[in-house]
Amino acid sequence: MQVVLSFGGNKNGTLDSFKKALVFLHERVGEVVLKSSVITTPAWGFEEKTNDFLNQIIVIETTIAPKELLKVTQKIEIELGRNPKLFENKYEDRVIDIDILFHENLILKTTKLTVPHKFVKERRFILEPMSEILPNFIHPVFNKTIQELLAELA
Ligand code: PH2
Ligand code: MG
Ligand code: MG
Repeated sequence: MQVVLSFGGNKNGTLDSFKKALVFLHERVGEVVLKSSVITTPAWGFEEKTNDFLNQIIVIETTIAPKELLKVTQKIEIELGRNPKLFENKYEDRVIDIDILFHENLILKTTKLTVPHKFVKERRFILEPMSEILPNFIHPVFNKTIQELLAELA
């Protein structure tokens, strides 16, 4: 199965943590088959102005199911120094955030995990790097390609 993950971070050490996350994911999840470039993006949705982000999209070939994958990615975030969230509904600066964007064509909604990620369509910092590596991937909820969703945002 192919899964699409995003990396995001806006603290000192973020680029280094992206590199380490790639190694951990390769060891624990599967082969990294595609990687976008790392792009710099303005912080989106924060209440106060803060540092720009680095963002990157990666694709991994794996046999791990979504719930288990979430546990693995959350453990890696903590190992790389991410602080636990203080408030559920407020964004905070972080060294690395690893989000599950897609798990093949699966549509899943539980209290802990929503796949595809609920904000893919709204976020240029996701659509732009993903369109570099998977422009024709079809979003299973909207039935549109990544390229089409990016064009709609422009
Ligand atoms: N992640 C967020 C909120 N805002 N903005 C940018 N530019 N990049 C992110 O990865 C990001 C964000 C929540 O996880
Ligand atoms: Mg996120
Ligand atoms: Mg997250």
